[in-house]
Formats: sequence, structure tokens, C-alpha cells
Amino acid sequence: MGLMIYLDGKFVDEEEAKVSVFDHGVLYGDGIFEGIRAYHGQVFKLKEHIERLYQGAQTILLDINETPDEMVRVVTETCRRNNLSDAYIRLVVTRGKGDLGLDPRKCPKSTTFCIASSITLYPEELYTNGLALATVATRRNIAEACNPRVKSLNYLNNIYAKIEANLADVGEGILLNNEGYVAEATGDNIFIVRKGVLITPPIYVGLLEGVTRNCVMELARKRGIEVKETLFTRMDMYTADECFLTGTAAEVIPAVKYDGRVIGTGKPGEITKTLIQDYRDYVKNAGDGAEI
Ligand code: PXG
Repeated sequence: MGLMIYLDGKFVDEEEAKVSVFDHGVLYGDGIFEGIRAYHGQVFKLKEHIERLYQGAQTILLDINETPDEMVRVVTETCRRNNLSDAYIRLVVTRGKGDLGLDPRKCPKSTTFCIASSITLYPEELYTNGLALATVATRRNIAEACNPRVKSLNYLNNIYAKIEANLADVGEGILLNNEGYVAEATGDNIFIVRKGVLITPPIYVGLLEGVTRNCVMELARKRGIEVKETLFTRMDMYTADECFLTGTAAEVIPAVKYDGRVIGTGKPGEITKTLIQDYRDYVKNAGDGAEI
């Protein structure tokens, strides 16, 4: 027996967890998702992830069949049924089955599924030595066309960037917005440190408001580190003292090179190392997640 998957009100074996070829999630990338983690029997920041999911649904006019409270139970129950206390969870809501036209009015019922699986951790070496980054030519979607604040199933913008990062042989690609300001990595938010101040781009630059981003800003403030949401450019990255990325899967991961320029000392900086540890301690002891 494989994983037990939640699919539209039922738990089914992964072999039976199938969506239609007429589902608009498949045909058009019409839908939304969340990538969530569970640590030590608690689903980390589940409330925040669910909130972002429903805000995305409201924005794309998608009716989710489950209420937010039911969705909490969907996620925790999926972990429970798979005997997972540490997990990587993928929660997806698509527009559902329709016809071959793109009109969502032809899709009477959305599709919800939830996968909980064990997580493949990034190699520890990356946390001690840091990543190399490079700017990609692809610009982040403009908010007026396909808002990056919505974690939609339409990820081609990020996938283009990932392909470019792979071709450049770096760990992550950095997307600029249409005005040339640094926005984010392909699946992570970005931070720099300059003269002891922690800086991250504001949401209006065009990025996903990461749950990890918000948590790390809070942890930094608790330490008395000044945190600013300010626009910055590639040059600010070249001349930064430190740099790191944040995301559910990667947590806090240092970056030491950008477009061939060495950042700071070329090693993970002191504030970065502090926040890596603070975040690891926090996820272990947070106690503000949803009990599995
Ligand atoms: N920006 C983008 C574009 C993302 O997709 C983040 C930032 C970080 O957000 P959170 O809430 O996780 O701190 C994300 C989310 C993966 C994977 O498997 C990662 C994401 C999305 C999809 C897949 O690496 N990151």
C-alpha cells in the first residue's frame, strides 16, 4: 500500500488518487496550493498556510468545498493516516472538472487533495557553506497580470527561472521585478544584511508573502535586530554583508555568491547563522502549530 491521499472528502490509496484530464488545474494551471511542513507531531503555522490558501481562492474567485476548519482537519488527518509526525504536505485546490474551454463557470465543483509525505532535506553542507545565486533573465510576473501573492498552480514563471538557474549551474535563481528590483528566488524569499540591518523586499515588489519570511522577521526582531522591508537592487546584493533565502522546505539557507560576486566574507554570516539556529529551535519548540 502506498500513501493515503485525501481527495474530495475521502482518503484513498495513491494508486486511486487521480484527477480528471478535464480538470482545469491540469488544463490551465487554474488552482492554488500550499507547501506545508510538520515537525514533531505538529503542523507548522497551519493557520497561516490555510489563511493564504483562502485569500488566494478569494482572489481567483474559487469556491473551496471545505471550510477553513475542515481544511485544518484534512491536513492533520492526512498526516495521521500516513503515520507521519515529520512531513512535507502538499495541499491543492483546483478549479475542478470542466469542458475544454477556459471559462471557470463550466467547472461546477472544485477539487481538493492533500498529500503528506516524508521530506527530503537539503544537504547539510549547503547550510554550512552556502549557496551560489544568479539573476535570471525571466522577470517575476507583474501583479497586474498574475499576482505573485497568489500561490497559484501557474508556476511557469518560477519554472523558467529554475531552468535558467540550472543552466547557470547555481543553487538558486533570483527573479527581479519588471523595474529591476530584487523580488525573490524561484521558491524562496530573499534577505540581505547590511550594517547589521536585515532587509527583505516589500510585498508590493511582487512576491509571495512567505510564512517562513514572516516568521524569520519576527525572530530577528525578538533578537533586537532591525528589520526593514525595502526595495533593493542587484548592486545592493553584490555589496551586502550577508544573504540568505527562506522557505518551508529550505528553512533558512545561506547564500555566499551572487552573479559571480562573493557576498561578504564568502561564508555564511553571523546574523544568518543566528537566524538558522533560531528558526531550527523555533520549529522544534514553537507549540503554535496544529496537533496531528
Ligand atoms: N516564494 C515562492 C515563489 C514560493 O513558491 C516561497 C516564496 C516561500 O514561502 P513559504 O511560505 O514556504 O515560506 C515559496 C514557497 C519546493 C517548493 O518543493 C517550494 C515552494 C513552493 C513550491 C515548491 O521547493 N515555496
